[in-house]
Amino acid sequence: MITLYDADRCPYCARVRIALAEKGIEYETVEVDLDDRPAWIYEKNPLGRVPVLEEDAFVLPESAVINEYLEERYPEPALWPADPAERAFGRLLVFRFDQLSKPYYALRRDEEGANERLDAELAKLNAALDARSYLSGREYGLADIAYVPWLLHARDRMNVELRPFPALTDWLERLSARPAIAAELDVVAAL
Ligand SMILES: N[C@@H](CCC(=O)N[C@@H](CS)C(=O)NCC(=O)O)C(=O)O
Repeated sequence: MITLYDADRCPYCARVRIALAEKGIEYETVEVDLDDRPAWIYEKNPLGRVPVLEEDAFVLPESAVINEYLEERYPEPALWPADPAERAFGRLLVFRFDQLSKPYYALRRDEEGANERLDAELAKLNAALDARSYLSGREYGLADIAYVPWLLHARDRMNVELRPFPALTDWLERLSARPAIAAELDVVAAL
């Protein structure tokens, strides 16, 4: 059995929840209170952060690494594109995720200029999605899953206006039709 140490409001956890749902993997969750983290979480992850995935005696933190593990351990349905170049490009986007997360968290902290910096990153994503259907290319997969939780939180919890980015909103609409993402919309709505 797989256990996910989880927090509803954590977009990094959402990455893993989406990948598990897409692959139809059964799992149980242990909700971790991020405002009052239990001491034992440091035994699972020395950084004290969620998500952490546990499968029997195997314990793994870091959402991007967890999703790579799930992809290798449960290859069907595949969440990386078949094409090696698209796959590499998707991994590059995951590797450079902080280009989006830095202005996102700056906005959460109400830092001056964060809105403009986030909009500049949203414009880059919009341009990418104008040129291809999904972030890594022709197929939906782990790159989309790595980014979509922050877009949902930005739109639905931080009132970030996404309408100036039509390719991005179209991508978000298409993704929201997937049950794995629709479930996250419900999680965000309930926060
Ligand atoms: N790089 C980590 C980031 C995980 C992360 O920052 N999780 C947050 C909740 S969204 C957390 O546990 N924060 C507690 C802390 O930073 O001490 C990942 O991708 O899993």
